[in-house]
Amino acid sequence: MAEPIDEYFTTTIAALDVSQLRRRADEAVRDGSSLTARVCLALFDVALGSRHLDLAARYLRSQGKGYYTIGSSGHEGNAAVAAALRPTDPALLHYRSGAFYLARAVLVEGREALSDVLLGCVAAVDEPIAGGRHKVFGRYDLHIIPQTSTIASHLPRAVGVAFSIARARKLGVACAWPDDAIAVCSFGDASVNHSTAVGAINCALHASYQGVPMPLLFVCEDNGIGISVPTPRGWIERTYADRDGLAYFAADGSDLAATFDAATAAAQWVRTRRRPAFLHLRTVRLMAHAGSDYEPAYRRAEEIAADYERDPVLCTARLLVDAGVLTPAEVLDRYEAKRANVIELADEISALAQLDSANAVMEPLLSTSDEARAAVPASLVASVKSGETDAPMTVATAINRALHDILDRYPEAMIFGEDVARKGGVYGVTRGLLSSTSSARVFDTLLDEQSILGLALGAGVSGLLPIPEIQYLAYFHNAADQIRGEAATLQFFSNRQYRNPMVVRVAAYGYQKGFGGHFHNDNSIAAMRDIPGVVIASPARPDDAAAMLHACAAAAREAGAVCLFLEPIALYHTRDLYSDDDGGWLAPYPEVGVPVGRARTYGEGRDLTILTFGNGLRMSLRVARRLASANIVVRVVDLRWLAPLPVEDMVREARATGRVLIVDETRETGGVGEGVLATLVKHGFTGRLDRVAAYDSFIPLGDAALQVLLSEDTIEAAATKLVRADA
Ligand SMILES: Cc1ncc(C[n+]2csc(CCOP(=O)(O)OP(=O)(O)O)c2C)c(N)n1
Ligand SMILES: [Mg+2]
Repeated sequence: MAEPIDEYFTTTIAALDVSQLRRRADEAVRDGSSLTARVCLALFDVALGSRHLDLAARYLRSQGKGYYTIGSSGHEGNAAVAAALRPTDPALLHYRSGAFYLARAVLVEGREALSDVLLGCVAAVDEPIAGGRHKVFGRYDLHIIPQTSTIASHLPRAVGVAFSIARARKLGVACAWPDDAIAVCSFGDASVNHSTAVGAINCALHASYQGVPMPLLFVCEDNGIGISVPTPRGWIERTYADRDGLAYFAADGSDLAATFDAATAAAQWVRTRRRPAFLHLRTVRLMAHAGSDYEPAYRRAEEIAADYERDPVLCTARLLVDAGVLTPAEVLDRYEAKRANVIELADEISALAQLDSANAVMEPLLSTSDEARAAVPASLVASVKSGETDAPMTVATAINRALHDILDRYPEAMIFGEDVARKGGVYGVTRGLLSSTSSARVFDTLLDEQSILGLALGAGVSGLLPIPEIQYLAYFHNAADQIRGEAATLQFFSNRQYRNPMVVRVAAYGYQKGFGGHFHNDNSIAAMRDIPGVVIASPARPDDAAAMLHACAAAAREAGAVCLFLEPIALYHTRDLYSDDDGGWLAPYPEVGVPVGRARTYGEGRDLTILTFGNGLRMSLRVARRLASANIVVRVVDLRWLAPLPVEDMVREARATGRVLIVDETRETGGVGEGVLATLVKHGFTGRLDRVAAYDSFIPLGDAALQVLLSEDTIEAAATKLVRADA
């Protein structure tokens, strides 16, 4: 079925008069604009390409061969934004920035990348960035970091990229972008209301306010609607035209010359001042939200038709005809030639192979995981600093020492978060790091977990090794999408061309004595455990904490792994294991690394295997001693890694006794133990099995917490029952 906008274009152009003017190629296409006729013509070609790609996506869909019809029609003016930037400026694009993508390809290789987009639509393996996993705008050599389409969720990363340009240079680290690069991110007018976008803009302003370089161009492609919901008239301007610290530039996105001029001015402003700017492009959305969206259900026919006059492809054609650069007949020839070109490509491409096995789909995840397991730092014996001894350490001091070593070892490492620098962390874990290095490498951030993780996301793709801290596990949940939707997907949707090295330290779990309650004792990590590909470290003892932190840093650097490092708050300063002053929970700094995904076994008991982690390890070791006096001999296995689980070690130790008790301090529902149990069953364990976990409750204040957290008595009772059952 012909699209009305297609017919409207053809009939309107056919009715235009030939201009008497004859502007030369190097002359302005219109008086007062800096857009030359030559560049305008090139961008018109790009706009035609983008338009016909949208039409072809629907054609492919109608044949059952294409899978993606969200288009860029009405937004083709963003080609002029690409032209106003340098191709080495890192870009994170809105899903309607197709013309930007094509224009950048022209700048880099002298031709449009029409086939890239079509390959994405048909999910072909040959697609250059995602390799058939998704339709995204991204390409490594174009410095376009691919985005999937959770609304504006890429803005925190964009802030991180902008931040990292100067920071990498300051640290003497090779950066993925030139020193004078600026970052650009585009998004829609509805998306900008999302807390992620609002937070990112706030973070950029907060940094810039303090004099931190923040060369970031925000581009709002404002078509006045988000699927079916209109943006209140004037809202974007009202909200962003007059923000202190944010330079505002605006243009009619249908007017290519005006868009180019505004984008040039905005880019220049950002590039020279190293401060953020907001480019507001008023666009139209043509052909509905997506191919499947029936627009007349929520917009009047006259409203829809009124937008045809603002079609940027039509407006640019008029501009060229008015300037005497093209005749109407030449415009139509080019329009039809582009259609034929794109349809021909579409037909060729639609026959190409898609990913045809689970392994093929998961290849980026599997190889990251393999490389992460192989990344073990050879030696951890670092130079002992003056005043430092090798005396046994607590978990907190061991982590602190490991962070010192990581800063020494890797010049690209940065440690940041709320209260980590001057205060040294709520629990003193990062104390002394700031004074041992510079405030460029250890710094306090604003209070926004989305922004903290966004800085890490941007730093990771820029060549740095970010080690952000989330102050408490509960606050991970405020920002989980930055890990789920952004960090963890990047290797998947870029076929590992982009990587997201990071080690996110999270103070976690329950049993806190002093500072109790719901938020400080959160014991749910379900939202982490099902994210494909992330590494989850959960150390319990000081030596493991240090060795595992080193393993995470190595896995992040070498495999680009996204590592979540869960620190058991209640064990930070614990010294004893069985009795007061026994020093049983202290350990010397480790000399060697620990591989990702390997467990550690305590004891050789043959009556029962306890599989546990975190606080559960200490409780289980204490219970094991009590059971020994009742002649029940237990081996206790610290899983250490909750993803990937140490499957081999688990199964071997389970078989050694034939009886397994899973001791899980997370919740009954969705807790770690569910996965441990299922894994054992799946790997053929046929012995006796039981599991104890915390109740499905939130954690109350005070001693009441102990009513719902897992206790040693519960572990002991379950262990005894399991062993006695078949005795
Ligand atoms: C967090 C999130 N919520 C909802 C959606 C579903 N969604 C996809 S596009 C869209 C509208 C976006 O409108 P706008 O930002 O104006 O961009 P436009 O499509 O108009 O260019 C919505 C609600 C989403 N992708 N992500
Ligand atoms: Mg919109």
